[in-house]
Amino acid sequence: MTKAYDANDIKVLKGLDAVRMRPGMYIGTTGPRGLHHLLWEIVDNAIDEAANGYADKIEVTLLDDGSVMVEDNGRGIPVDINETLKLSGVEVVFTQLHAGGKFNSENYSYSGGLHGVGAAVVNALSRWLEVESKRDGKVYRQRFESFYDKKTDKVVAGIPVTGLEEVGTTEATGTKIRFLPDDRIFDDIRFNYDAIAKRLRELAFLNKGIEIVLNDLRKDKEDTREKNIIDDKTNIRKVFLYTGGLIDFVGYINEDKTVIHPEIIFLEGEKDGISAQIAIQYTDSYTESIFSYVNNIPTSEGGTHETGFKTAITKVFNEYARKFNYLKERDSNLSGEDFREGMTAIISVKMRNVQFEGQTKTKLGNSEARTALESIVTDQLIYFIENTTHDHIVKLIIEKAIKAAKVREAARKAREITRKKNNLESAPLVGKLASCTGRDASVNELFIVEGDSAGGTAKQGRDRRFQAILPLRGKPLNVEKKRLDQVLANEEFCTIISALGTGIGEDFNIKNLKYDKIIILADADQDGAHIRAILLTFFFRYMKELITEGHVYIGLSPLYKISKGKTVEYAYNDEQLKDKIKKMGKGYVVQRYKGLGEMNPEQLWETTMNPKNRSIVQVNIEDAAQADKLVTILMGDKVDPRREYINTYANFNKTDVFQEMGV
Ligand code: 28G
Repeated sequence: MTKAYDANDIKVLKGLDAVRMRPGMYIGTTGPRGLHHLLWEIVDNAIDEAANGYADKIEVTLLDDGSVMVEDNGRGIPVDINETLKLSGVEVVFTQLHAGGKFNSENYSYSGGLHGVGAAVVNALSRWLEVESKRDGKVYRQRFESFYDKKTDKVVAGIPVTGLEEVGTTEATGTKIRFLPDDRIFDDIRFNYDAIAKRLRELAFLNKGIEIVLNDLRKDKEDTREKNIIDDKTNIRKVFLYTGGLIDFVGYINEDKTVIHPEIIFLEGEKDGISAQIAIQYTDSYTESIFSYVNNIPTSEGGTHETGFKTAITKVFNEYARKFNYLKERDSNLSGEDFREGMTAIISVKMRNVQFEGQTKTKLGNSEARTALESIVTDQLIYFIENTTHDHIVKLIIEKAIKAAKVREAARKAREITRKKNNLESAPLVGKLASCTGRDASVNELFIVEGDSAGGTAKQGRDRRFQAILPLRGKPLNVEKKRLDQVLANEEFCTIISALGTGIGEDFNIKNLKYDKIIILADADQDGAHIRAILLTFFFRYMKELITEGHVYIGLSPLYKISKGKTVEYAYNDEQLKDKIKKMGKGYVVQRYKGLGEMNPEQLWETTMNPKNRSIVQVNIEDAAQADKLVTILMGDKVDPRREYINTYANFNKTDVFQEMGV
């Protein structure tokens, strides 16, 4: 029983003709996105049937002839005749255009009952389409095709080439649709397996309990599968079924991350016809991963629903930060960003009359979604927190936010220091710095000197035209296990940072470095070694470029002074001492320097600071890494490596700074 091409159809064809004339208006593009859009139109209808509770299984099959088949186990598309249109339900679905194209209309309504929207568009852009509806114990089938019409020199598409035929009996119900995209419309009609798998998985997460199966029966699979996923080449059937829904989604995203609480927070509610589901879990990461959806459509640009969610999160967690005494009366609130550091969240909203905005039309614009989400999240989050079994989770989250706030404050301070570098001389922070008179950064040197007394000697002994002196009082803070904020709270490091002029961390800029050489001058004893290691670790961790660009040096001062009458010689190690004693012969006097401070300014200049005579060792990145490791061993929590180190390197060679670091 083949249906004739009659007058009644012409009206129908005209409708579908509009889609072929301007496909972009209905599916966006005729590129890969548009091609896949055809499949999503069909899959969406199956999802609707399932979301309304009539189906729980959807199967997508990529076939070798280039067509794709979608099946659901829903009620089946109605087959009875619509009295106004004088067409079967099936024919209505595949030949009647829904008013206005989706991409054309300002507001695209959430279907929620408007079944079959878009199926006619798919039909119009296909070479052929077959549909099977199983209902009332019977199997019905109809086929549509497109033809080239000589008279008009145009392709007419979506023409029923059969009537709705009864082809068998069955106990089952459901819909099966198979179609071949029209290669005269699309640039390339090959479907992308990975893109389809990704979207089907996402739909399975967003619609818990619906089993979605993807089969790939194409011979030439490699074309559209990621070559590096070797497993997938042999796997032709993938099943996506998540009974946990959004909770499973968050678990999937956090699979390879370190979570700070095992239980995933799940919030759900409805307000003014807007329903929302939210799943949240924090990880130890510093970034936020929030993914939102409206009617299963990803809203990558966010929008009002995300704003409402964020407002509620910040407000409620701040309230409890006070209630749990993390924030005192006079403390100001933590910021929204602080509460979102390390947050993984999925927001899924269902609503009508959706308005999309933004560059890529993926930003929700409806203001009622903001108020609804704010209200739902506030109520449900409080309800979650008030359950005392959740105290532990809530406290971990607040503690993480407090840490985040401290780091943020530290970064702000660091920027401030960078900003102040312009009027360094007037900055109180660098009060201890004896700067040089010359302004040429390419020749200037900064000596970081251990101790106030040696610092004083160096100030007197230096060439003030290009040598600046920064004395360090005592040992600088060990930066091991310290966050940037704690480092910046330390006066010694603040002084160093502001003397260098480079800023620190994210704000570090080597272009602003005021010295060509930074020379660490510490005593040749264990304390001195320690100070060197700490300073190198600091540069290594926070100003790596200083080292990689070769600006950091260790200054070596002599251990011995050997004199005989007016002849004076210096020795930097025991070997040199032996040699020089031998040379000098009888009647020599040896003085052993216990520290830099024992030298007078002239001696310090001659032996340690004068570029003509001095020995300085350029620090390379391996040295610094080694110093970093050494500091970890000496200062870290672990006792065993420390004991081992001390046993191995107890005998300090007093001149080779790197040997004492274990290099
Ligand atoms: C397999 C791939 C995609 C679908 C249904 C079920 C119904 C339906 C679809 O109705 C509305 C009404 C009559 C034309 C609705 C069945 C009410 C009662 C349905 C699908 C418009 C469409 N029983 N399942 N459409 N009709 N699955 N899967 O498309 O006039 S579409």
